[in-house]
Amino acid sequence: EEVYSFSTVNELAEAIRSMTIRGSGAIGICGAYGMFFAALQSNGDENFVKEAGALLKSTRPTAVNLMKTVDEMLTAASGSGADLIEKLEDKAIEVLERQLLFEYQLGEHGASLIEDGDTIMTHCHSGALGGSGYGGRALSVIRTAHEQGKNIHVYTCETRPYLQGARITAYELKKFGIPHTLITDSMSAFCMSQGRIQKVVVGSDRVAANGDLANKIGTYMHALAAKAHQVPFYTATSSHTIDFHTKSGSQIEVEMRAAKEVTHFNGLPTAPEGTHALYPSFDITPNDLISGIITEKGVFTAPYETNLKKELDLERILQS
Ligand code: RUB
Repeated sequence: EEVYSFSTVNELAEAIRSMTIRGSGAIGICGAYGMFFAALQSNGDENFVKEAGALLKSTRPTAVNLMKTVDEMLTAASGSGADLIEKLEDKAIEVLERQLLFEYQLGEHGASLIEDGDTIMTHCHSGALGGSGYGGRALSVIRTAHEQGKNIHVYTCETRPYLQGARITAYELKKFGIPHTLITDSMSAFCMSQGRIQKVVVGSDRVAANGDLANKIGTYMHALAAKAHQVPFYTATSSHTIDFHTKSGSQIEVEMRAAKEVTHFNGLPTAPEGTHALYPSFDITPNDLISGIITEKGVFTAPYETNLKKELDLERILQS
């Protein structure tokens, strides 16, 4: 287990850009702490904090939690004067605690969909801070079902080229004592055709107002396979990841990463020198392939635009 420590906003921004820290929930929290670091470094200069916000937002464009938490921190910083550090420290703690609470709550809602004896497939790694929270979002659903005493098994997808499913999800499942089997991205349709998978639960980096979702590349093909084999396909997310400013998936910016991350692994070439490669880091799953969106408020079904907005608007009105 490697332990990293950071003390400046630039170090944290680089850790997010290089995927040392990754997953939408985790980078959202790190966005908040990056802004707190900026306050510590700023000598009270609000402009320094604003520039830090722009730097953090530029690191990964698809995950909306990062954008939203940086904006929350900027609002807290605005006009805070001598209280800048204290305000941003309080806000960062609030963001972290909210995320952990949401993970716990959505886990309870999602687990109600899981039946005794299910094998659940998940893709990539949907966890927070490497699992130091309740287990992240897809994993929170899985872990809660396991703790309720349901006899479940998990298929974790390897997820080329970073292998998050193999390296991180498998690590966490082992830690939680949940039986699991590692498969590679391309095996899901065959496994479904054999009746080996009863549910799919993935995370998401951004959910558009109409329920289309962006998640790790490969999610879309799993959703297509799930539809073809009548396997329910869910995303475990939180209201914070739903972006009502983005009407549909076609408006979500999909991060394109360096081709070298496909042609090399751990610095070693895996393809002939000069091979061209493409790396869209995420894909968009259209809402008609999704059986339900699990959040801390419950499980939302289609029509997503109406159902998500109704519930989450009510919340905003009650809070104001
Ligand atoms: C990770 C990924 C995860 C979502 C949801 O991508 O796509 O499924 O971020 O994770 P990357 P969580 O490794 O490129 O950041 O539920 O933990 O927010």
